[in-house]
Parts: sequence; structure tokens; C-alpha cells
Amino acid sequence: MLVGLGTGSTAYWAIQKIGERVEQGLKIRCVATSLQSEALAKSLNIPIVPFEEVDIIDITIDGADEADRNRNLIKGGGGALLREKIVAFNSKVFHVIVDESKLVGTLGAYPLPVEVVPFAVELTLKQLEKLGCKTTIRRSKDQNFITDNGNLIVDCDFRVIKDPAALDSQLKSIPGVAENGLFLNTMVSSIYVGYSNGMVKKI
Ligand code: DER
Repeated sequence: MLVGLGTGSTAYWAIQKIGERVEQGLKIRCVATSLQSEALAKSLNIPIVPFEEVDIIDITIDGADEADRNRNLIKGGGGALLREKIVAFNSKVFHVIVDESKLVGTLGAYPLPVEVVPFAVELTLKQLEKLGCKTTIRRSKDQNFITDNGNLIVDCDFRVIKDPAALDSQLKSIPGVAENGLFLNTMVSSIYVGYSNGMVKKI
């Protein structure tokens, strides 16, 4: 199988476990959603293949920052949302793992990460704010956070996102927005919710 490796602290543990299985003889090939996950996979001797060798990805496993019961997600807390969305979209199966704290009734309390090209970012921020959010350009170590694609991340605080599909369309219509962190349920096969008592529920 060709397996997509997610990004973040949850995907970290999935990649570790996949590494153990590869060491025991599991024969798979992988693609990674970030340079960070690619480096981790390589350190565990998980075979990474270039995208030019890829037709369709069999299964991708990733985390999320918020998930609702309709299987819509907010992702991008780790800044890899564009690559994550490309890999998820091109996967036959996309499984998401969250802990119970990330399961919400309505998305939006977690500021929505939006990947934006640096050119004229001030204008793009104004367009984003017209949609009713407060914007913050993400910083890291006293400078703007730069994605693996050389872009900025703008965290958009909407408080409540009543219609994720409508907002996704609105965001996609703004030139300068490379991608946004809304992963709609059309793309998500299952969400596995882990509880502190060890129970796991599948949505
Ligand atoms: O940045 C991302 O999209 C991550 O996958 C994020 O959604 C989950 O990160 P975490 O597992 O570190 O909470």
C-alpha cells in the first residue's frame, strides 16, 4: 500500500508505530505531508517515494485541531495544511485521529489557519476580515512562520463557523489564499476519537 503520513504531535505517534511495523517486515511505501514528517519517516527507515511515482494514495492518517460530528475538520495548527489537503484529497481513505478535547459541536473556537502567499498580504488580510474574522499572521521565534511552500499562515478567528462548506468556497474565491484549514466531510473517511479512559469512538 501507499500510505500518506500526516503532520503534528498525533501523526508523530502514528509514524512511530508505522516505523515499528516496517522494522518487523511490513512492506509499504509512504508519502509525507511535511518536511518534518518526511525526516521522521526517513529516520525510522520508512520508505518515502517521490510524488511523481504516485497515482493514488491508498490511505492517509493525520490529526486535526477541531472535528465536528459531521466529520468536518479544522487543520493547520502545525502549518502543513496545504500539503495535508493535497495528500488527503488524493487518498482513497483518509483517517483522522483526535482526542476528545478536539471534538466540538460547531467548528470555529480554534482559529482557522489559512495559508496565504506573502505578496500583498495586507490586502489579503482585509479580504479575509470581510468574512467576519479577526486575523493574525502566525509568528514563530520572533519572525513570521513560513510554511514548507514559502507562504504565510494567517490564523482567522471566526469564533463560530456555522457553514463550513460555504466558508470554504468564500475563502477559495480570494486571490492570495493558497488554501485553508477547513477539511470538509467529503474528504474525511473516519474520525477516531480517543478518550482519557482508553476508549476509542469512530465517527
Ligand atoms: O497542522 C495540522 O494540520 C495537524 O495535523 C493538526 O491538525 C493536529 O496537530 P496535533 O496532532 O499536533 O494536535
